[in-house]
Amino acid sequence: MAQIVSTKPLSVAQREKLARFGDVACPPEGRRFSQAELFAALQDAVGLITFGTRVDETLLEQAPSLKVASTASVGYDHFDLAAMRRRHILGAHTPHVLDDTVADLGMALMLAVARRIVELDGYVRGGEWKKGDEEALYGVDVHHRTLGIVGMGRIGRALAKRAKFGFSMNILYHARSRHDDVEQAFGARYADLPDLLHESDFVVLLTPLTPDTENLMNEERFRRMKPSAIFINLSRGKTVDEDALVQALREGWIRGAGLDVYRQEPVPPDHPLLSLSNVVCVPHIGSATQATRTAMLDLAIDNLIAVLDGRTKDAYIVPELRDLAEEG
Ligand code: 8YV
Repeated sequence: MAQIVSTKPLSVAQREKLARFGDVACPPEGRRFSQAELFAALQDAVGLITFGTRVDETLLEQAPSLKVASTASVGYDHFDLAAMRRRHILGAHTPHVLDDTVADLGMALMLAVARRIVELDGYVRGGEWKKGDEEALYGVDVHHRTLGIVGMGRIGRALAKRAKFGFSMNILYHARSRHDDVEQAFGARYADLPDLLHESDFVVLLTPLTPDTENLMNEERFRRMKPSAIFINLSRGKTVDEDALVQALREGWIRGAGLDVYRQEPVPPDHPLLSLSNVVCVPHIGSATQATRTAMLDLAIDNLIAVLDGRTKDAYIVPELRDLAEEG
């Protein structure tokens, strides 16, 4: 029976770091736990390291000694916060370390869709070099266009920096509140969501998934976008009504989309989005560089150790559960 459980493999050094709390259970390299294996491993666990596994009543019933769930991600919509609160279980996450990497993917998707990179790669490989240079397949510029960022946190700032100083873009943003630092640093302008959608050439969604942001991008909102605009989702799939997005892409309400996240992951291969040439899809890899994924896992381990050592102020506890940490 293990005291620490990780849902993904850990290196020897990572396991050694945790060994003073007792046995460490994780799947072997190249494998994942089945649900039964995970539940069996959790019976004595005080700490859980997760990468998106739902931490809800069903899992917590199998983990009666658990004190902390530490996710190697900045998003924590897989935490059932009410269930964790009822059982006084702290939740930690990994902000900061992935900001630049996710912002890089934001630029990559904007560029890939605008310049039709994936589609043109297909023509070159398929021996249709000439077709790729036809006017009908010209791209659109990214530089000097207007970028609307929805959700202005750390990643939003990293994206705004790239867009402003690398690509001379005008920045609009929408968030729950205004941010003077963003307006001063990037000359960004705050806009209501309908105005942002109406004025932007690129709309990048970075908002966390909450009850308020579920289906934020629906038919009405896609219809507000320019027919020449490109939509990028780096948040969570459930912030978007995918049926409306498919219709928007098919019927030309918008020009294209770049997606890292989907309502169902993995996306079913017959999903209509995957049949559209004006969409570039990647499999939820916003933070997936070797360096950043290592930094995220290291931080998740440090967060877990800090909580178990009673140093909760040294851990990135998710805001909604910070009062539990203060109670001790
Ligand atoms: C993770 C993410 O890679 O951090 C997040 O919230 O979406 C990604 O960086 C993903 O959640 C898997 O851990």
